[in-house]
Amino acid sequence: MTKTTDNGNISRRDLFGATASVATIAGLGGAAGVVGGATLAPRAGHAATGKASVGPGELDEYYVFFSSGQSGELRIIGLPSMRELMRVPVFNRCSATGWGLTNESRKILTEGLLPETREFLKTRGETYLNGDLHHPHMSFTDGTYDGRYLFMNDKANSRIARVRCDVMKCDKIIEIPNMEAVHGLRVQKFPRTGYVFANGEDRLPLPNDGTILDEPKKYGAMFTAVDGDTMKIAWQVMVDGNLDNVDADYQGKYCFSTCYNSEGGVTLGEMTAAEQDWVVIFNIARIEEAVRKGDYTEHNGVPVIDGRHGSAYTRYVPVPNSPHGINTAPDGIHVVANGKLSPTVTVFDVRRFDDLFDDKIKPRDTVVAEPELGLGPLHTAFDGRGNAYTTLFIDSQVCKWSIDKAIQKFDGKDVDPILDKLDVHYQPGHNHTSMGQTNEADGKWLLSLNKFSKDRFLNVGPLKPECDQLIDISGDEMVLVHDGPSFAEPHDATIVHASKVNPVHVWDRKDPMFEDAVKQAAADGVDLETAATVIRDGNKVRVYTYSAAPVFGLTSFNVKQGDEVTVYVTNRDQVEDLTHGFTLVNHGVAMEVGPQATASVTFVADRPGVHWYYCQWFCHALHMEMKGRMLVEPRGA
Ligand code: CUK
Ligand code: CUA
Repeated sequence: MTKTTDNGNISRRDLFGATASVATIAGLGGAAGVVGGATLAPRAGHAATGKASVGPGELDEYYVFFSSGQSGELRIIGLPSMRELMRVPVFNRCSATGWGLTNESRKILTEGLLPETREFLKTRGETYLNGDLHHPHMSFTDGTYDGRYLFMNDKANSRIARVRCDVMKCDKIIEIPNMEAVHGLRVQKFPRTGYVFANGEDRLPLPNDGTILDEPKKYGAMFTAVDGDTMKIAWQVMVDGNLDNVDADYQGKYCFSTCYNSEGGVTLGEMTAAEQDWVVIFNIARIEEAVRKGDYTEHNGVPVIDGRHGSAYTRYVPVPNSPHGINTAPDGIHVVANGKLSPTVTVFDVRRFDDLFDDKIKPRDTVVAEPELGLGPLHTAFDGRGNAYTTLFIDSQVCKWSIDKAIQKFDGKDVDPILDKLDVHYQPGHNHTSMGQTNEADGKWLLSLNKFSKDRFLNVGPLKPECDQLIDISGDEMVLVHDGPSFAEPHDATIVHASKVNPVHVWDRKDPMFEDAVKQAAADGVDLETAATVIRDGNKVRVYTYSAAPVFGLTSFNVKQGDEVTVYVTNRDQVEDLTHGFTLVNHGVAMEVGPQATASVTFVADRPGVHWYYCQWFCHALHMEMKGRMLVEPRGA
């Protein structure tokens, strides 16, 4: 196995050849690993890069906001060190922070659910316990990141979440109606976010109430625009084909999604039968106009616009074959759709979309290049210097190519757009460049998020980590500088320069995150910061305690068996990094309480006797002694 594929030597294999290649690569995992060890050395003719090393106490230049796929959380990594800095629970439950357990998090996890989902989950924990977080993207202003929010999808339970970048906590989760499986998610780049665009992947009947079942021809997929400020659904557009990934332009006029399964099939064979599928382009101004004029039908309180073939609101551009990723270049002009089952990517010129919607040109006239790059192109990233980097899933490579040369070749010139290829380990999905999804792409780093790690790390049993590889792209050749194992399963990441993000160190007592606790305390005539008291209200008991290292305000409290107990803990410490916790032993109750935060948890005190609670966040030399007792009088005592 050679390090790079000769540029002039891209084999032309069809889908079946490609399938064989997957098997070959899987089978050769061990052998490839021997060579893989050698790839850690610098490439010939390229100086060893020390740029990736970040010493102890030194800070990284970039944040990377990683998805975690079926783990359901958001992860924050420093780049280039690849050190994991934080995990932000979103669609999952978290033992450390109490996400999914505290009243504050349960409100966020339940209030945005649809009424029928609430009904369905009533006896099932009141919220979903899993999630599949694929695409985290930061809010934009004027074509670049503005450090306000991160938005992300849950493919498993059709939700969209927002994380506040000032505290790095999730503050809103909504369920999207009229569709299932929110997959692609990106945000409006200009003038600002604005809209969060979300693809409903699976085709369904509308309404999906059981009146239509096994009649796939009557199904449709739903494109959704959410208002990122209010987290309310602005509008939906029904389209043909399964919506996969989405991106937006730098002009604020269009967004566009890849669609596979133009066949409208329901089995693998049916879904991959056609040689071509399409990219569907959405005309935002026309859709907004339709909403104003009332050209829609309302479903679950959302204006649903018919954007199927022939509509004024959409255009369908045929592209080969089951395209997957779609990526707007930082030049603001070019958009790349990645062919997946075709060895090609398709390049559009967004300046031609006006004419397309005015029917002055045909859909394929918006295509300006279609270079053949290798097998299994999934996602493309950009360096801001006119180059693109496409992951080749089946070839296990990243391909660097020139957009300009690809256009020249499409125009009939005898040029090779491919500039370099680098083996990655193994089977890459997404890749990302530093600031590469903004108009400030700086062309320094490329991350390749590889689905398989096989022999790259010490064996940890049948379940292997993924392998996220850091590649230096500042020179002509790509240089691999780091392997980073990660747990299931990063699909996507956003690389944001550290200057764009400025989180606080200590909570603001006025933060809306604990406004319910503040309201309840006021109603009880209690000051959260100083209270160490128990308020009884029938069989509801509210326990107010502060924490100040190394003590809780209350070192014991009494309740009766069967009481519904709510414990409010307010962390009085104002010191950076001085987080306390509250864990009630043998009650499944645990939570984080950050400096100046209030957190609360509600449970039924159904176990008579003495139960200790303790601080679960190491906070002080006397952290072990930071504890107290809940004394539960038996029923009838
Ligand atoms: S998708 Cu996973 S590799 Cu959900 Cu962005 Cu392409
Ligand atoms: Cu407070 Cu540990």
